[in-house]
Amino acid sequence: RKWETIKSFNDIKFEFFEGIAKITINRPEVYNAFRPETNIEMLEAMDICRERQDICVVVLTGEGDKAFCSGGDQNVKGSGGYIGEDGVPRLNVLDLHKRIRELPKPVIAMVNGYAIGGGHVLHVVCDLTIASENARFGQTGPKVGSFDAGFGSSYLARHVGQKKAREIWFLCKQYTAAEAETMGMVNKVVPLESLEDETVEWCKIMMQRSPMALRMIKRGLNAELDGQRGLMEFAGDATLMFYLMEEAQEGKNAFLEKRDPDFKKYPKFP
Ligand code: 1HA
Repeated sequence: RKWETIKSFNDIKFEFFEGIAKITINRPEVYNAFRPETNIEMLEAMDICRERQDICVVVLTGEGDKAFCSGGDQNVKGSGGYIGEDGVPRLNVLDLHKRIRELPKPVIAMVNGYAIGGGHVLHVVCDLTIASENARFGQTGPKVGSFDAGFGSSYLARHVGQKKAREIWFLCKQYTAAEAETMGMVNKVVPLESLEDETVEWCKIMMQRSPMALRMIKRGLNAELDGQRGLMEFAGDATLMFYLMEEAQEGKNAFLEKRDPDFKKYPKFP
């Protein structure tokens, strides 16, 4: 499988293969921990994934066979956030969470090792998770002076239930891939050597499905948790679909032709 580079970055690899975009956190020396620049790059990659018509599915993973992502880079954790090269503290991985949820295309976490702390949250916010047998899952916040009470908690609880979510966060234990699958936060576990094959297979199946149907399902499943913000995304897509109908075109045409619109001819479905 020959992945071609979409754009070169410092902290991530961003590649394309037959409809699939792959974003790889490329900081194996710190177990793929992210710093503000890493997130800025991932945000740009996600925006390209949104705009490019030939990208149907996005895969998020980590470089090497040790870690998917170990969360925020503890070397640059300062007062008020993770300190960027510009000296400004940021918690901009939260923007990435929002972007993953908003992207109207499926995002799969391909977990190749440790998914720990903020790295665990990253897989939690993805639509699907496929993990290798060596993967390890867990939160560390209350052990290392942090917490994510956002999607990292509330959405996690939708996966594993409230009791397990509280256990994961309160005890900060590590869980095997098999345990994570049993808990319902991992879709499938495979040997490391077949992780990418399995993930690409899942992508190919989804690419045979209706992209608009997948989009609306993602929106609906998000809206349940996201409240008015989620309904806004869902409603935006309803508008998109309305614009595809002749009935919406009639309104615009009448305006441009300086006449009254004739909406009577359109069906009122029961
Ligand atoms: O909670 C949030 C946020 C909340 C709200 C809003 C934004 C947030 C943004 C981020 C976060 C967080 O991510 S907080 C949680 C931060 N992460 C951690 O607490 C995980 C730290 N790492 C570990 O617990 C362990 O390293 C490990 C379980 C992933 C692996 O353990 P292991 O196999 O014993 O390896 P270890 O020797 O510890 O790590 C290998 C190398 O990777 C070490 O470097 P070396 O000594 O060989 O030079 C280690 O320092 C480095 N490394 C691992 N994780 C990190 C790291 N370096 C910097 N930052 C890391 N997170």
